[in-house]
Amino acid sequence: MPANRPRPPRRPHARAAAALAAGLALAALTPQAAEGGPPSPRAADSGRQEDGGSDKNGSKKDSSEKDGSGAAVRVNQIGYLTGAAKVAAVVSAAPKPVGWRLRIHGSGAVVASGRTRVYGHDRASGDHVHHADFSRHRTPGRYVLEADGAGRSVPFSVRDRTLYPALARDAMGYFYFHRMGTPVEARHLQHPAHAHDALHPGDASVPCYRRWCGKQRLDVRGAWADAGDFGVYPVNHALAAWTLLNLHERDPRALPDGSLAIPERSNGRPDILDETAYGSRFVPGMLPREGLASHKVHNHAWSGFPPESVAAENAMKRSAMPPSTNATYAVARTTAHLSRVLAPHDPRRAAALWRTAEDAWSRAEARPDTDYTGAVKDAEGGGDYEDRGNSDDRYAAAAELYLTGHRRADPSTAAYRTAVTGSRHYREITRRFSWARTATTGTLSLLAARNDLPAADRDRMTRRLRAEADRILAVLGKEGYPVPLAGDRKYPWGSNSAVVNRILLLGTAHDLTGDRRYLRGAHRAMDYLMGTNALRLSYITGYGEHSETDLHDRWAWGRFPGAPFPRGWLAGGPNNTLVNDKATPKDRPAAKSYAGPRTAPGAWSSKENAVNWNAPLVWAAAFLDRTTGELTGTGRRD
Ligand SMILES: [Ca+2]
Ligand SMILES: [Ca+2]
Repeated sequence: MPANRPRPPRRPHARAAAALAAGLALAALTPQAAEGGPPSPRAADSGRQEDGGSDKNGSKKDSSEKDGSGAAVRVNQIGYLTGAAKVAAVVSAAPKPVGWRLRIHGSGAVVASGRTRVYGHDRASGDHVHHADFSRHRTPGRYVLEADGAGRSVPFSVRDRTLYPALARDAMGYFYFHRMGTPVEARHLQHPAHAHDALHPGDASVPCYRRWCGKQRLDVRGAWADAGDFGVYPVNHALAAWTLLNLHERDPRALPDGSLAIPERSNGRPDILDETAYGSRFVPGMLPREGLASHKVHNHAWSGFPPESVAAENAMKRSAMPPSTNATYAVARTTAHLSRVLAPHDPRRAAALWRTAEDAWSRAEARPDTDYTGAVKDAEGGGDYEDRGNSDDRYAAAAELYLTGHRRADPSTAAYRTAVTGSRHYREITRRFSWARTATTGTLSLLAARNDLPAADRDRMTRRLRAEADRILAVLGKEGYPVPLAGDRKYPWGSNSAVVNRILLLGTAHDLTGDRRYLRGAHRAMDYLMGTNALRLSYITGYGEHSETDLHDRWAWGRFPGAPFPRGWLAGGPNNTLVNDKATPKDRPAAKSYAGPRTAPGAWSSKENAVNWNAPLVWAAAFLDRTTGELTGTGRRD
C-alpha cells in the first residue's frame, strides 16, 4: 500500500458491533486513530451541521431564522402518502406554539395551516423542537411547509401512489455494484462510468493463513464486498442474505425476474434470489475438507482509499483466516435458507446447498466452542467480527435447517426441530438483533416459512413480536425527531441500520397482525432517514434535496472522478458510542455525531456502508411499496 494513503482503523465496524452485542463497556475499548489522516478533512463541526439547529447550549439562534433558508423546517424530503402521519419537525427557540402554513409549491397558495406543538428540548440532538402536524391534509400534490420565524421546508410530495417506487431496486443495486469475482458491467450500473474488471478473481484459490488448513486452497469466488472493503465474512453475510431471503419469503412478488439490472434478469427466477445466490456463492467454499469453516477471507493489509486500480487491489496478498464455530453455523444457515427458496427454481443447486448445510451443521456440532476472539492470530486488513457467543448462531442455523428439512420432508428434520425447540433462544425476538446476535432471525424465519410447530408456540412468537414492535413505537413517539432510538442513550455504530432493522420488525408485526399503527410507525421511521432529523439530511444517497453523497466505501469513493455517487445506499448514521476517526465529531449530541460533507475517506465511524445495512433498506422499501394501498385508501395489494 502506498505510504501516502491514509491507513484505516483497525476493524472499526466489527469491533463496535461485537462489543455492543456482547454488552461490553465500550469505554474500555481503545480505538486506534488512523495514521496519516484523510485528505483535506473538513472540521467536524463545519458545514452541514451548522445549517440547522441551535447549538449544543440551545442559545444560538438557528441560522435559517436569520437567512430564511428553511433549514429549520425538516420534512421527509420525498414526501408522504395521503393517509400517513405527516409531521414536520421545526427547530425553533420559541417557548410557545408558532404558526405554520402548507403551501402549494410554485403558486404559494396556502392549503392548510395551524400552530405547532412545542416538543421542547430533544435530548438526542440538543435541538429545541416543535412539531407541525398536517396529517389531515390528504390532497396529492407538491408542497412546502412554512413556519413562523423558521422559513420553508424543501419541496415534497403528498402522494396516493407509492412514495419510493425505485428505492428497493436502487438499494439492490448496492449488491451488484459490490460483486467480486466477476466483471461489473456498465449496462447493469446506474452510472456506466462505475464499470470495472473483476475484483479478486483469485478468490477461486486462496490459501489458509499460516497454513491452518495445510496446503489446501479454498474456492470462495463470488461474493459481495462486505462494508466498503474487500473482505468476505460469513457471519455478516449471513444476516444480509437472511434479510433479502426473508423479504422474498414474506413477499414472493418483491423484485421479481426482470426487475433488477443484473446479468440474470431474464432467467425466469426472481432477481432478488439471483442476486443473493450470486453473493452467497463463496459460502460453501469457506469449508475446508474437514473441520470448521474459515471465519473470513481478506487482504493481509488494508487496501488504499481508494485503491490505485483493479490490478493493484487484486495484487494484495489475501488468505482465509482461521476457523470458528460461528462461521460454520453461518455457512449452515445461509445454505439451508438459500436451498429452501431456490428449490422451486433450481432443484439441483438446492440439493447441493442442502448437503452443504447439513455438513456444516455436523462440523459445528462436533466443535461447538471455537470462538473467534482477539486472541486469534490473523492479518490486519479486514474486519474482526469477534463473537464470543454461539448459542444464538446454533439456534438460527437450526431454525433454517428445520424449515428446509421440513419442506424437503427430510428424515433429519426431527433432530433440527428438537434443536430449535430445545434452545434457550426458542421464540426470542429482540429489536437489538445483529450479525452477532442472531436468534431473532431464526424466530422470524419460523414465522415466515411453513412448519409444524404448535400453533400456540407461533402465537407466542407473534405476541413477542408485537410487544417488541410496541416498544419501538413507544420510543419513536417520545423523540423530538421520529427515530426509534432512545435519545437518553448513545447512538451505536451504524445507528441507521438499527432504524431499518426496526422497520423490518414493524413491517413483520404489521403483516402478522394487520395493525396499521405498525405501518404508520414504519413510515415515520423512514421520515427520519429521509430528512426529518437533526441534520436535515437524507441518509439515503440520491434521495431528497439534501442527501448524503459521500460514504466510506473504498471502491465507490474517489475511483470514479466525475461520476455521481450511486443512489440508494444507506449511510451508517450518527454514532457517539465509538468514534475512532478524525472526521466524525466527538463533542456533539448523539444525533449530530456525524461527519460533514466530503469527508468519506476518514469518516468510517459514521459514513460506513455495509451489506447488512443496505439489505434491510431493501426490505423496508419493498414493504412500504407493497402496503401503499393501505394508507391511500386503495386497499392492500395482496
Ligand atoms: Ca432473474
Ligand atoms: Ca452470536
